[in-house]
Amino acid sequence: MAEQTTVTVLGLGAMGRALAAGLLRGGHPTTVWNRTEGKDADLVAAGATSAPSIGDAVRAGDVIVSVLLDHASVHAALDPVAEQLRGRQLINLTSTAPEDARELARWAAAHGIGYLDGGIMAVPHMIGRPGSSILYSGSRTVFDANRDTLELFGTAEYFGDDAGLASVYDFALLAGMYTMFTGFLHGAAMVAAAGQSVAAFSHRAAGWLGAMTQSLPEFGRVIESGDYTTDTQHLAFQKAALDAIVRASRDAGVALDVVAPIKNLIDRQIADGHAALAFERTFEELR
Ligand code: FVH
Repeated sequence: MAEQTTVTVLGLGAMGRALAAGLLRGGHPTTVWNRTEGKDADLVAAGATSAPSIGDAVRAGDVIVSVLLDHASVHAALDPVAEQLRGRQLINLTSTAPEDARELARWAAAHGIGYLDGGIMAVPHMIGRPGSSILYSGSRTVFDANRDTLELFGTAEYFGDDAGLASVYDFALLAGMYTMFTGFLHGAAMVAAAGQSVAAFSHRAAGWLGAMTQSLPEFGRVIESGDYTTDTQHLAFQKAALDAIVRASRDAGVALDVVAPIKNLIDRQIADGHAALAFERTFEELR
């Protein structure tokens, strides 16, 4: 994207505001619109143009960045202005499931709109700072034309012309994040039940979980090899650990919603004759 390309941001929630601020810092003429008025004062003070309607907003931008609540809100906002979007480039950074992203790509194609889908791997305060990463898929033309501007938000990575692929990676990563966070909360409940400091535990957990994630590439290697034989820590060994964790949790009065499904996964594999195989075989059980 040339430096003077005009960009419109649709949606001024926490993320839309951060993205618009990033565009302004990067020197782009930026128009902003939000369904509910009153969210653009600081952006206007920083140089943004406030559009009175979504139609005006779309007409003002060569590139339209939508960052709305969900898939339904994208259609609610964009369907009425589909014809104004014709010939423009739409970069949708709203979190949507892969099939929803593919549906939006078909919708855009039917209206002559260049469509790029994105999955934001950052929280608003990270936008434009180290560690911010956004995953893209869909139109390579739109990605290449806007690459420099997309880098204003964070590292921009393109996954291919399947518009759903960025979302696949986005949600695959979020699945790991949510289960890790929930596992931490389970541990915190166990520690609290023993009268210990959750704050102190949180620092210990950060170090432990950080160290444990170093083994993920080895998990990946084993899964790709399809060879789950192991001479250490097979599923029968893991069952002993999970049984003890469930027992400890129950004794502490901590709900089993988090750990019981893991125990069930292991028990099921053992019942099916996989006791001697590695924990990584759980991948086969899940897919
Ligand atoms: N915030 C975050 O940490 C995460 C990081 C990863 C990616 N997500 C996704 O980004 C999308 C927007 O997130 P957000 O944080 O900006 O969300 P909100 O602050 O709740 O703002 C939502 C905006 O959507 C507008 N909106 C909702 N429904 C409609 C509709 N039917 N028509 C038009 N606009 C709509 C809402 O407008 P208003 O309520 O102020 O009128 C906000 O502008 C999201 O997909 C995250 O999953 C962020």
